[in-house]
Amino acid sequence: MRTHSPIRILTVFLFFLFSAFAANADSRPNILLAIGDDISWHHMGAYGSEFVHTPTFDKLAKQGVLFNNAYCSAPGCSPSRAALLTGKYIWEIEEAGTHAANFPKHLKVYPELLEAEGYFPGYTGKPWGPGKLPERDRNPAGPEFNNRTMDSVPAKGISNKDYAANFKDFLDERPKKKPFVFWFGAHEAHRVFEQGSGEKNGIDLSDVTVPAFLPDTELTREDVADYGLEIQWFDSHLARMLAELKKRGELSNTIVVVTADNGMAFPRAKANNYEYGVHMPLIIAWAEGIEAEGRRLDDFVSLIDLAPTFLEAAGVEIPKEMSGRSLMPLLKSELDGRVDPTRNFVLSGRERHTHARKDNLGYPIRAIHTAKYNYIRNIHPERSPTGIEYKDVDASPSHSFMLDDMDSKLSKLAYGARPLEELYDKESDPYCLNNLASNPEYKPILEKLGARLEEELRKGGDPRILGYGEIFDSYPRYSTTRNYPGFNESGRYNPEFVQEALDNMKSLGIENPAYEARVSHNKTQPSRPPSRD
Ligand SMILES: [Ca+2]
Repeated sequence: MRTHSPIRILTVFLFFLFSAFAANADSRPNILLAIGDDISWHHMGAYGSEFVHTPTFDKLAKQGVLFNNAYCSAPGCSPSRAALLTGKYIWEIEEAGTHAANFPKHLKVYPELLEAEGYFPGYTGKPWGPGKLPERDRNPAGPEFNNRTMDSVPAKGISNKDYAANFKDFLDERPKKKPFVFWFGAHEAHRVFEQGSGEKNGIDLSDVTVPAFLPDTELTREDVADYGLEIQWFDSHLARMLAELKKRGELSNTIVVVTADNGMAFPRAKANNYEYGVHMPLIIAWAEGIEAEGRRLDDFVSLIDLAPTFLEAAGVEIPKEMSGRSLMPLLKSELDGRVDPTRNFVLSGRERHTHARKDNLGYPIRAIHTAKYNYIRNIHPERSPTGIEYKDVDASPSHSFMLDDMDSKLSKLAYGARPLEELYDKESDPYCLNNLASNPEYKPILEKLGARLEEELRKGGDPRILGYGEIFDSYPRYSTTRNYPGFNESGRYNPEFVQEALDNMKSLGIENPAYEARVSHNKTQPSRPPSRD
């Protein structure tokens, strides 16, 4: 019979004591995602903006990693946010890939995956949306923390939600041993803006740079300054949140990510796949996890890479179906510039934005972005890119001004018909104004990028490429609809396109019983006729 020495017994005892301690003190990082609404990458100080003052972002950029080439999956709120939450491109997430529809339950989202592994989730401000959640009990971004409001805000268009105070409530409610995963969804810089509020609050109009796809006038300059003020508001709440974390001794083990869902709400920006529609700010800081700080990377990354990054940082298995790739190797690297040579392109797309066409049709686009080029495929070029009464463009002073001058080159670019293919050389044409697609010199590049795009979309099972693209036009819109011709009910699948999609799926041998179940359930639910506007 063996006997155990006192030393061995002590060692085993100490081992168990240590393990119990380690299990209690959860050292996994907290995750704070700060996501602005409708902000193009260039409008933060760290990217060179001269009129928007964002000291918090700029400081984070020095403490972390700044991504020069980050793109969202789609230039609209709901699809971009759904892609970020699922780690998948918009053509891989069914209804959630289109604006103001629903979010199928089978799609896994990172806040819920982390919650299952012991994280405490929550959000303030704007979560996933707009849209409806017939299959889910709560927003995919997590439980809501929106009780606190502010007595005054600098401009009428700015939300009175006290995001930073709500974050404090969230931290107070968190069980002590749990790491957190928080979504700070600022409503800024979504329209409407209070006209003149930027200048009134100290933005000098002579510092404002108007992007060259807009006419440079007093009015657009003022409009762009009003947008800048809203970005500054976003920055100021983030400053308060970081100070709170620091006070609690938790800042150094928190992954802080700053980005936005899509580009600025101006003509030819938001709801477009040009640079100012899909090129996003992205800053990741994490004092304990990133050793080589203050780096700027040129790797092409997508916001769909964030979900797998968070899972990897938390030691949680990344689901196989996620198309995004973890950014951890980039964060852990010590290099500047280009780290991973395979990260030399990203994709983006769009489907229906608002109700702006007969039968509630969308304007589907797929695009590939490389260091030099943006290649854009307009899948239905016979449709209007901005729709009836140009309603796919958010109402704004700049938009009204351009509509009054429809013969101008810029108005034609913003609202006019577009060809099947577009190609822009970003080096010589950063505002994407000169389409090279019909120039014979660029034919080889056009063909190469077009083939690459198609290959990637096929890999992702895009219905628009596989041959049942009308499924996107079948999805319901839960926000208001307009009195436009054809199918225009709100909250209802379009029966004609459902049938077309099902017939085409059948002939392709594709089955999707969950879609059929959602359509069938939807028939029992109330819908709304178009509102008067
Ligand atoms: Ca948005």
